[in-house]
Amino acid sequence: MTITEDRPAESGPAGEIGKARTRKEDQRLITGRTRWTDNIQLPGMLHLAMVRSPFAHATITNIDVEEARKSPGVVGVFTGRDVADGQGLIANAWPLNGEQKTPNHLPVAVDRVACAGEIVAVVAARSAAEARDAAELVDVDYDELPAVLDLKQAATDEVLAHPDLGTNTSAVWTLDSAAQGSGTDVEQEIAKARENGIVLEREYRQQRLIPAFMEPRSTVCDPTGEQLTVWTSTQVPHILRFLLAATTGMPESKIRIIAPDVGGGFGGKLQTTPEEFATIAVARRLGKPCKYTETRSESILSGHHGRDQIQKLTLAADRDGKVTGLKVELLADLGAYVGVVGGGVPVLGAWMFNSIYKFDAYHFTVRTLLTNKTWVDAYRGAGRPEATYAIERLMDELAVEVGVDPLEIREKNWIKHEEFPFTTVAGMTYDSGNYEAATAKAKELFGYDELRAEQKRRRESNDPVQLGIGISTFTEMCGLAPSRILGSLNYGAGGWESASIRMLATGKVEVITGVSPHGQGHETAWSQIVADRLGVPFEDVEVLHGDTQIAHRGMDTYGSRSLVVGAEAVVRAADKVIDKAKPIAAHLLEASVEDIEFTGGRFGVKGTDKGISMGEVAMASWTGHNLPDGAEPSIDADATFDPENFSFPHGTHLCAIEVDTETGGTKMRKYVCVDDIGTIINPLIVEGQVHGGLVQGIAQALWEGAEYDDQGTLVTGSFVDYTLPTSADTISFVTDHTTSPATYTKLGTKGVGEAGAIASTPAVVNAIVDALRPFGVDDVVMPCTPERVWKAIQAGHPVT
Ligand code: MCN
Repeated sequence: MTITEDRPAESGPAGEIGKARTRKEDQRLITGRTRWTDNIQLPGMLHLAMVRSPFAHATITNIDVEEARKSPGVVGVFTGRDVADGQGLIANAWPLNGEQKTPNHLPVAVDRVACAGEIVAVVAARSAAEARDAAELVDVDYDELPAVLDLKQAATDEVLAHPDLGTNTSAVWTLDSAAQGSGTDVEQEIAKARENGIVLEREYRQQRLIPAFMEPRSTVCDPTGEQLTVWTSTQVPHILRFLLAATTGMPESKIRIIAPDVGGGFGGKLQTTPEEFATIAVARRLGKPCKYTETRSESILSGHHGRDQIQKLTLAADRDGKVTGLKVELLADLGAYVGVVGGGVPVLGAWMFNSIYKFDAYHFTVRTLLTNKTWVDAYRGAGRPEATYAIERLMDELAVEVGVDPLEIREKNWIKHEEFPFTTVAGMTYDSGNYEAATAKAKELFGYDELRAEQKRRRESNDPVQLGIGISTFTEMCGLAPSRILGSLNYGAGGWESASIRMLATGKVEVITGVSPHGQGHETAWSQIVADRLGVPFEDVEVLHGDTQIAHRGMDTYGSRSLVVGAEAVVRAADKVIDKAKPIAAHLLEASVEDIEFTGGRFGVKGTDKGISMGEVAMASWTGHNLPDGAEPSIDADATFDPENFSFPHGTHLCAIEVDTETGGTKMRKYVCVDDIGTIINPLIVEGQVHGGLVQGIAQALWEGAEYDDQGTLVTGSFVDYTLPTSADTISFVTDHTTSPATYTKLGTKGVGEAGAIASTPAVVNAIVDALRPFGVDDVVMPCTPERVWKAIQAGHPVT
């Protein structure tokens, strides 16, 4: 991997920025020396098991818990009614608008269940095995109700997921470029194109996906002290504390949430879960510590799912392939309940369907619908992979219509390097980017022309193995903040991030961050940043996170925000440390503050070799023996950062796939991605992030998909049926970067945590469809299994 700089990062003396350090947290993470939530043992702790509904929609007519109560080791069995007082309501943080219909979501159902897997009773026992055995003895009588399982059916309201709401539509949300003044009227552009141009009308399906993290979700609640302490495998300890306080009436000061090391989340732990609330309710009720750890099957069934949209698209263009307008009509499945991000997920895509392209008219509508399936919320990329998929598929279709290379059609439509900053038709201002540079580099690394030549040869010789080339030139809006914009979207929380730096007497540094890593390597990257800024050794920096008692303020980790928002807060705190240390250094050096310069981790007197290290100033401030008049004996500092804009990474991904037209089998030949994420802090971490994201995006294209039967039972309920890829299923990726730093932060970084997952899905499907063009195929429904590919070849069109 090489990095092309067109503006060097603001890097400090230690040269830590851009260093490929191995992750300091890995030692404990991969040698079993860490403490996951499930490892926590407290004196007298009870274990919980959940009794879950097998029905998608049913009235609970009776729950008989007597046999379960008599079972060995059982301390209590609780129905929804038993814990009704203390269980709170699972809160929704992002009501799309005042009209949004949000069904009450109780952690333990009381009268009715709205999806299979919903909790109907909780068993507490001395051991997990005893709790599970007893759970089998809970006898629940249900009266089945009609279930709505299909999105289009849900839109008709013929069958209601929640009869009391009177409709399945939770909310309708619209972005109209003409109405908001960022563009013209889309209907007019479509009408013009129908007269004298090109109109493409397509419908794409974003299948339902299931986030699969390594560590299943687990919660321990200790209600015995002055405070309620909750250890939980979550991405959002601060949001959980707030929502728990808001829904139970407990003051935040009495709630301590600890996210110990968390084994992955991918958006799946960006949630306040029924399991967390139920564990807390039962622990409070019994006055004893309780632990619940889900099984993998429970995780698949009842952790929230992702994607699940039907996208209806109308694209208008002139005869040369210059796009003039885009109309997007989405149906988005929320499942049975509305989660923390919930209806906000498709809305995140609203600004991304126009992607890197400039055109005049844009209209986006999403209708979020309730169904009797597991609830849907954020999954890596949340809203942006869906949008990127649609526009990148459409760009390929447009290229075919115009009869030019798909790269050419993109180049014709994208925002040029010299046009940045650029305000898009959706109303976002992209601060920097260079699509030409990323694409040129990707093309070269890919061997684009050679592969096109090979494709031609195979086509001409009717080779049973055809070659397809897939392109995805993408951007995304990440770094979730700015609070002001999130507020205008009704998002319940802000988007700022906080940091504290404590300069310890020995010269060591403690960094407290409000973000909550769950596999991203923040301890390493944040240490690099602080070492660089303060000129202290990397090894001397300790990063603390994920405990609301230590990191009081925070907005947690999701939306590739941690570096862009969280680490910028760290940088600002570090700069305050330097500002506070300077007068003390001047005093100790008997010089005026104006003569002090801070370089290489030392405060020096200009024009002399007199100097003092940051560590020495830290010691002096700790003793307080010899400080300037009025100086406080501390150089610690806090900072909160709320950026003025989102972060807009971009990139060009190219993929070559061989398709066996006799079997429908697909084989990836080559995958090249050139991402532009501004300044890179740690290339090794970035490489890992890109690889992980790529595999998730490729998996959506080729393998993964949640399927329900017509009773509402999840039939892909295990990893035998839900085909999560392993490293053996993928190839070695070629990754590289260009650098267009963000213009509104000191580090110039852009997020990377979701890039691979956003960009790769359309690259893969575009490659498969490209291979099948000679067979009249213009789409393959995801996941593109051999069966679907083969059927599409036979039919000459997509087959679901
Ligand atoms: N980084 C960097 N230079 C950049 C950009 C990022 O060195 N220019 C580094 C950062 O320092 C950080 C990592 O890359 O260590 C990811 O940074 P960022 O893009 O800020 O993303 P977040 O840390 O906010 O992580 C969230 C993102 C999301 S939204 C999902 S989903 C996801 C992901 O990260 N889930 C993950 N990556 C994951 N990785 C693991 N192992 N597990 C998950 O659950």
